[in-house]
Amino acid sequence: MSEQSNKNGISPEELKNKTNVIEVETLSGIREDIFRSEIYPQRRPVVLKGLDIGPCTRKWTVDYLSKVGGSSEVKLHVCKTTQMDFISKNFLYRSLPFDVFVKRAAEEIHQEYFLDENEKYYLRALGGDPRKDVADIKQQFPQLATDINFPNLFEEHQFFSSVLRIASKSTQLWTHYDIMDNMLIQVSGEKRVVLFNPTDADYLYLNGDKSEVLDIDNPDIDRYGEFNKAVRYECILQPGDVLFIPALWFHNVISLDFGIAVNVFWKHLDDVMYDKKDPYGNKDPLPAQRATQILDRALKTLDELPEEYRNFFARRLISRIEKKTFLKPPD
Ligand code: AKG
Repeated sequence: MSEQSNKNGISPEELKNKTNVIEVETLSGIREDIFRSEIYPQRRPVVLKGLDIGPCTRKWTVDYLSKVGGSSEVKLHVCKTTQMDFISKNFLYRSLPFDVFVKRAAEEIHQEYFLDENEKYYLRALGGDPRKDVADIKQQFPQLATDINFPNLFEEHQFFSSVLRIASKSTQLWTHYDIMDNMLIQVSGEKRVVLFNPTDADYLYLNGDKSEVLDIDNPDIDRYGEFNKAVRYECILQPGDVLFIPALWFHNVISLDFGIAVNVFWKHLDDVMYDKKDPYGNKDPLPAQRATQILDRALKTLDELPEEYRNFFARRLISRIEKKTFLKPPD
């Protein structure tokens, strides 16, 4: 990395040349009731500063976490490179006792390792039985949970999960969306978050809930020619900041330092809309799943027609869907 580059290896020149970049709005000292009544309904990301998140920002040092967090086994992503890719799976899942893991994730060169001495670690804490239970810091790390206060941004019955996330310096998590509303509480280290509006989904080359474009700062334009049409919303989170990520907003995260965060997912829709068998909060709402199945059947049915007719009637269906469902762009 040159002296001129920032922590993520992007030169000031490259940053200047970026078009389509909007800074995420930052609000300081906003009251929780004002967030709920005025900000939340706008369904846009916002960085909230000055909320009471408890003493965790002061207390959660590496030593403290490894003493108080216990030594239960945690399942980690271990990767040779900084850019983790869920689609090609360029990482391994490995387990370590929590206290051992925290020390490893905080160091840059390892004496003991799985792949090589520079390997990177990412923890996304899971529920007791990861196939059934949601992550809840109060259950999995009860002592640590007493150090963190979740700002009152939603009603108690909407709570879904709270996820402890710990990342080696420079690790980058792929662009994805979640179907729950989310407050990402940054406890330690700086973090760059790039977000994309759900309405830009067509430019993100999606594979399920993830974008195929890994290197969002230097996208392969021969392969992903439309990617730069997506508008980037960017922010750098500092310890103590809370980022509100509305459901469906895509996000890509780089831990600029060794980073500790807790994110809280909560339900925006009625309970009945959510898949009960979804401990991660990333399965599409049930009506969207049903609509996708019906579309699969419609596509099979169109296959009965010769190409010229299939093309014509497919376009008529698309135009009907657009007319019936697309939001009108604001004036
Ligand atoms: C989320 O909260 O959904 C994230 O992807 C955050 C990832 C991170 O901060 O490590």
